[in-house]
Amino acid sequence: MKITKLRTVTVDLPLEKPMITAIHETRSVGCVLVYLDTDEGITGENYVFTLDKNRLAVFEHMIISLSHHVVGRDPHYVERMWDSMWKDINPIGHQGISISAISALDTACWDLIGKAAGQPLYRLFGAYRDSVKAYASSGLWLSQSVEELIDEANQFLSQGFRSMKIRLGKPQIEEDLERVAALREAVGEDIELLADGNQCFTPKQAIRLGRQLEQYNIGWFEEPVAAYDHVGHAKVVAALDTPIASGETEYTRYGMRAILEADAADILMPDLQRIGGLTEFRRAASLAAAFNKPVSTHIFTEQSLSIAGSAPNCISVEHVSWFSPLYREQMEIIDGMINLPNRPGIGFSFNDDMVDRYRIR
Ligand code: SMN
Ligand code: MG
Repeated sequence: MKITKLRTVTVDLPLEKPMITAIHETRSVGCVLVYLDTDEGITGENYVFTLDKNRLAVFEHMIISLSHHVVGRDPHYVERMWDSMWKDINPIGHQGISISAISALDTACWDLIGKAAGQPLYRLFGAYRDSVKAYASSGLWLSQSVEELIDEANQFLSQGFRSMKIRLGKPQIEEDLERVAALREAVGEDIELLADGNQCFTPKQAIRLGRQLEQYNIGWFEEPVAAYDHVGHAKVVAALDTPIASGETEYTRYGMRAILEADAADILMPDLQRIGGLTEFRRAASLAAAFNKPVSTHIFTEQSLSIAGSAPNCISVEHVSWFSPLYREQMEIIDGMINLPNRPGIGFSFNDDMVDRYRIR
């Protein structure tokens, strides 16, 4: 099989409500969709996204600039292509948009490998489980009132979730505590509550807040301090009983290694786009396993299910609904779990009508 052509399409997906955390604010997500056509009539698909559609052109052109590494090649040689793209981006750096572009192409190659074999990727990788815990994450934003938080939590429960994530970072720590207390009271003791600081605290603030959060049985405290501050993260890890999750902001296995060596997190949460695609995600999960650390996948729910189904140390996936309008197939949450799709490749394919509807012209 040979890849004959790379096609890209940019779309802007409106969000039902604005997404607001301590460091993010957006009303839509801009995506570059990647299609790899082949001489066997099958197409590999994937996307990468930005929170600001004005930056999409940079991502798109970076992807196109790497096309000679994949067009004309057999997608089964994905590890080799990853290596040649890695060498190519050396002068501009092994982080940021250059890695996102590798991710975009690498994961589309894996989609082709699965489709060619007629197998879901998690089975090709070596299956470990057929369903995975998903936590609801498209909500409980910093901008919502306590009433809105509770209302949304109830919606998540009625959608089938048994776990959800709230954002922290109000001007006063007391307000964060009141919001978590109200949420815990509303959902009861049996529901898992996770909390994301989005890097807004100093280590001392995070430790103070984290100690008080313990009474509300938080499943993890995510990115309590600046992502680059591994020493600060490690202080929080050492001071609290609550597990610290981090890693969404790091690039490649080398970013994961830095966190692991610094003991800067209890749970790693690689992000498919920033880690470098499914090839590098599998390496990152194995590396975490060598440190006896679990992983939980960050955003990219549809594409990350193949990791969740195959990596023994994957404990959950973050469920975001933003990208589901792009797909023909939909994820189903039953009793807090997602059943891994038994469809070839990634298992989700772009809905042409919807792509057309949100296409940036
Ligand atoms: C997050 C990251 C990127 C975009 C939106 C939200 C957040 C999460 O840190 O982990 O969900
Ligand atoms: Mg986060």
